[in-house]
Amino acid sequence: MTVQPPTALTIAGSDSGGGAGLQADLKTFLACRVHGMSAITAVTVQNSLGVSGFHELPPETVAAQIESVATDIGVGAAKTGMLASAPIMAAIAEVVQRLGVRPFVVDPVAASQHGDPLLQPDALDALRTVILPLATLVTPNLGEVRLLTGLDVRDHTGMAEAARALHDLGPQWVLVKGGHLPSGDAVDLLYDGTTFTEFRAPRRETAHTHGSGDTLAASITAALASGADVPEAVALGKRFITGAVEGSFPLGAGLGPVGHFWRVRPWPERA
Ligand code: PXL
Repeated sequence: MTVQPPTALTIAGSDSGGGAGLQADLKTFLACRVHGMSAITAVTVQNSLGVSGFHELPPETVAAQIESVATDIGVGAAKTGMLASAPIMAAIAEVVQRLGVRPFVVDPVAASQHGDPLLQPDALDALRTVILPLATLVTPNLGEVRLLTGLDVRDHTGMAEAARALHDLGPQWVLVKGGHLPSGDAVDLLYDGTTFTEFRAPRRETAHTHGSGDTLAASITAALASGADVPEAVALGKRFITGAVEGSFPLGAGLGPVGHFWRVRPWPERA
């Protein structure tokens, strides 16, 4: 008997350093026992010290990748990462709507952890008006909240206000990630327009969190592809990213990645 795994698609940029972007997504899909597929939006040139440039793919090539896998293999759930430009977003929105690609998780990536831009300056409006209304779930960190809504979140009350403002832009669910708040646990807030649910995990102090946002969104997407509903998927994703941050490691001279394979294989003992 042949057993088919669930399938998930990442629509994202390539990170040559392998810690973030579509590489993080595909590793996470594997660790979460889902067959991963990719529609590449852009190729970044980067290492642990930062992003030195990127090259965008033509919008029609991005859309064609999505159409090719969706019409043959099928997409159990999809996520977006770096979308780079407004024309790429328009092409993605057209094919995602036409083919009914859902659940559709939007990680509204604007910059790398080093602060290097991953979005053309004029693409923010398209992210807000073209992509967010299609989202089953949007997963902004507090920097992305500020870019999308203008709100400067400093505490739990601010996170709830931001979740309401983001929900007004059209996504079904909003997960505001509070990881960048100064102290206490890492608390994320999920909102569906009616109910707030809090997800809490102990904060781990490490600089090596490159790709953490991508990895959370990818593990949520894998859970959705496997049949979980959104609150279940967020709980599973939160568990996965907590383990991956625990398993993060230094790499190169700068910021190391989270450990996508923490669940697949524990670290070997070091001498
Ligand atoms: O972590 C956000 C992100 C997403 N996608 C790509 C990236 C990064 C961060 O560096 O390089 C391609």
